Amino acid sequence: MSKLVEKLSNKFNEWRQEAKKIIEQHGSTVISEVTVSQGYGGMRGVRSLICDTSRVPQEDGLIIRGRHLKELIHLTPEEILFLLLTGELPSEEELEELKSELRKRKSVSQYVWKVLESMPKDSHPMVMFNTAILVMQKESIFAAEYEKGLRKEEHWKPTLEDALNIIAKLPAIAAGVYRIRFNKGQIIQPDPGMDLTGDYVHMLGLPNPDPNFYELIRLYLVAHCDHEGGNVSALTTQTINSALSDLYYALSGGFNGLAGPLHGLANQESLKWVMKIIERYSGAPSVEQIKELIQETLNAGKVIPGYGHAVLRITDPRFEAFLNFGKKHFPDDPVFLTVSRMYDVVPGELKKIEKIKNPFPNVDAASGSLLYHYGLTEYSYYTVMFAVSRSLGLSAQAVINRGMMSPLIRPKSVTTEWIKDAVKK
Ligand code: CMX
Repeated sequence: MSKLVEKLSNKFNEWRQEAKKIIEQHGSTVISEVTVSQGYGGMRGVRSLICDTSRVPQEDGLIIRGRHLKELIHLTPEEILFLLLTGELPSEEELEELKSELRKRKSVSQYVWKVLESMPKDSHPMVMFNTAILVMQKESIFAAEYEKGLRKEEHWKPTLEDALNIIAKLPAIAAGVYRIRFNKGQIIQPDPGMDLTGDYVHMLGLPNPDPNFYELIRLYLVAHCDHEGGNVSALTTQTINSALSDLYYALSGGFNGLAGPLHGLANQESLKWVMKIIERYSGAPSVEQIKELIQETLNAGKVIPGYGHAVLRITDPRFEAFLNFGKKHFPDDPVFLTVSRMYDVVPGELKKIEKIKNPFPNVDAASGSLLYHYGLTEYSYYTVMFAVSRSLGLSAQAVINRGMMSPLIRPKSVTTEWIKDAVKK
């Protein structure tokens, strides 16, 4: 791994100097203010975190290290990981080194399978996935090195080791969760010669997988990889990481947040909603039927899953990438057809509700229908796939935060009494 370590050593020297200079020269410049509404409103729009792996302008969507997602959707997860970590796409040699490092670290210890196999059969796949990550904490290189005594400047090196170990193992763990939870037979062992995507497809073990399924999983692993630093899973992961908890603690914690229906679980909820409408109307519904179910859902006090966003104010480019994939490969599939018909109807209906700031679809509105087409029909599994991809961005953010020697995250909370006093003044 000498090339990646050397590159990151140089980058951190440069980035630390740059940050030091910015703080020295502009440390007291105000970059955000917080209103009472923002305090009560989930801190929406408060600029108080630094994250360089990606940014999400509300009118553009995901930009990874200065490159729009649209320019990156043909790449592999390995290339994206290198880009997230270093800010550059890898040379052929650098990519080969990274791939070979990941191949070496694939194998999952037997005790992890024993834990997963002993879990209740109705456990949610995300509980199994997060448990597997947490139970591997004893393998943390960072925790072991920290125990021995490690200078702060060096914290990123064992964090990078943990990151590569976890990322290399997650396809096997995710595929194992699928096979155990849904009674698909024996776990399939990783193939040392395969890349992350190929091996994940191989270990899922779907019968007679369509060759385009590989393409879908590659796209899936790229599209979900990162979404700046303020979303629930990123903020949670980085807050845990800032306590110098290792990446096993930090990632499993962040992924517990990803498992919420307002975040990553929305992909499961979205397909559940689509299947409900297909079942009710015995096939792809009409525009009127979709409008009827939207009204029913809203009247029941529920959200329309896969629509809306805390930051975006446009159709999510990740949704567009999935929609284009479906249009290219199976435009007439009834599940996909329902998803694309919903896109014609839902934004118009949500626009009528003033409080909804973004009526457009997010990443979670289309992805499930594509997986369903290829026979991956167990939709409670979909958030696990999201997590495999998001581990790239969250691990890169954690390595960078350690490399930048970022301090403990500890904002200040105030009481309602404090607010009442403050507004009186
Ligand atoms: N359906 C119904 N109501 C919605 C809605 C939707 N899709 N999106 C927003 N609203 C409602 C909110 O619930 C909120 O209502 P209250 O004020 O009564 O609580 C109001 O509109 C204002 O919300 P907002 O400012 O537009 O959006 P937020 O930043 O508060 O929330 C999000 C963003 C994603 C949680 C919300 O749009 C939502 O619940 N969407 C559906 C779930 C979903 O798809 N989540 C996945 C997001 C992507 C991801 O992280 O994976």
